[in-house]
Formats: sequence, structure tokens, C-alpha cells
Amino acid sequence: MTTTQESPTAAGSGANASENFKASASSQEIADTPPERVAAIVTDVLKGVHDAIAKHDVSYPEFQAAKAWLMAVGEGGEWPLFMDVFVEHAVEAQVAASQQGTKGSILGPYFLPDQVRLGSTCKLPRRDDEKGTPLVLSGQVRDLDGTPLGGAEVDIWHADADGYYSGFAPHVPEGNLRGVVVTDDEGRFAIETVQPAPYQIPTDGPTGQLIGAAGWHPWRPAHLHIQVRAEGHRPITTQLYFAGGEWLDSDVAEATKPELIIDPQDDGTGIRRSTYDFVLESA
Ligand code: MBD
Ligand code: FE
Repeated sequence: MTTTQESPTAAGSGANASENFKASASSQEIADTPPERVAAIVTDVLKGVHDAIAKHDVSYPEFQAAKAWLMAVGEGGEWPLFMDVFVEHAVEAQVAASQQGTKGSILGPYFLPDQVRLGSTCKLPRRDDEKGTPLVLSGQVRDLDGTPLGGAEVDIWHADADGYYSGFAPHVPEGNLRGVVVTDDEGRFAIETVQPAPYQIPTDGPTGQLIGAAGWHPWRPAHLHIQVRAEGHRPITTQLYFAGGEWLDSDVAEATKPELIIDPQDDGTGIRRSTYDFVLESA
């Protein structure tokens, strides 16, 4: 598999994610945490920092470098990117411990609400000359008892064949490769799209600079983001990955799970097809 040659700009992705997060913050659940709990959590976070300073005998120049880097993350609007890449998986693991049905994964910084609603058998919005191998994902949404959930929403968004997301890369049209697919009476859906490429954290921003400075790699394996919602049911936020794909075993965001790997097969006409069913628990 080849990966993208062009490198996304930090300004085109991380910064937009910051604006998007602020715009949607009012509709999100922002915790109202009691003081004792704030104190308990922040004390432990700070203790982790203090312990690392002592363990590694951190110097003043290193402390000042850390401050400069933290400022750059904020100025570049990369906090959503950084938090979702390096921290969100730990929060998701806590949620996963109490969630039945389809395995979840992290939301990431590139979800956009209110995308175009599409019928159960549909094509995601795409450019006339959209690059990439055609891909059809079909399946059924059910509850834990196996009852099909008609009218459920399969909200899907993913990078293009160069690894770019619409809304976060200026050259990709708004709404590209995003849609809210509504299941039929039997809870079924069939979504035609194109195979996404692996995603590279922009190397020209502070998050990418940290990754480079630490000698890590900046890649996430190719993935489809999916959020499934149905009335009276707990929504599931997840991602699907591709068998044999590059970076599957070393996702920089640590968000893969074996249950979330699909293995689309060419149907003989150049279209790769896979099925995946989503199971939701009652709210
Ligand atoms: C992505 O595409 C993504 O899914 C996550 C979690 C973080 C950065 C970019
Ligand atoms: Fe992503």
C-alpha cells in the first residue's frame, strides 16, 4: 500500500479542529465537576509531571522548551488534535468498560455535525474525479436482542485517498466523504464510498514537531469514522480499519481494536465490498 506523498498542513487541519470544537462545545457535554474531584484528578496529573521531572532530572532549558511548545499548541489551534491523538483513547477505554454491543473507538478531531442525510442505499458525496478504489460498506443496525433498528442514523466520515478530511483541508470541498445514512425498515444500509488512505498527523505543526522530536511516527492506519444513533438507544462512536493495512499495529492514536477490522474483497468489478453490523444497547 502506498501512503500519501503530500503532507497536510497543520493550519488546514489542527487549527480548523479547534474552531470546530469551540463552535460545537455548547452542544457537547462539558462536565460540571465538583471541587473535590477536580482536586483529586489534577493533583494526580501534576504529580505525574513532577515525578517525571524528578525521574529524568529535567533542566531549566527543557522546562522552558516545554512551555514554548505548550504555547505553540494553543496558538496553532492543535489542542483538539493533540488531545484526541494522545489522550482520548484512555477516556474511551473507560466508556467501553460499561458499553455492550459494537466496540467503540475514539471520535477524533474531525467529526462535523449536521451532514447531508442519505437513504439506506447511497453514495457518499464525492468529487467527480474522486481518487481511490470504490468501497461499499453494507450491514444492519440491531439492538442487543437482535431487533432490527429501522430509521437509525449511520453517520460516517473519512479521509480521502490522499489522507485529507473535508472541512479540514482547504482543497477538499465541504461535505466530501461525509453523510448521515438512514437505515431502512430492516435496519439495513449500503454505503458506496472510496477507500481512504492512512492519516498522517501534520508534520509542520507543534504536535508533529513533538512526534518528530521524540522519534515516533505520525501515522494512523486508514479508517472509517462511524457514529450510529437510534432513538431510545445509546449511541456508539467507533472506527473501522482495514485488514493488512499499514500502521494497524502501531496507530499513533492507539485507537484500533481487533473487532473493528474489516476485510473488503473485490467483487470482480473493481469494487471492494465488506459487511459490518452495528449492535446498540438500550439507553
Ligand atoms: C484523525 O483522523 C483521527 O481519527 C484522530 C483520532 C486523530 C487525528 C486524526
Ligand atoms: Fe480520522
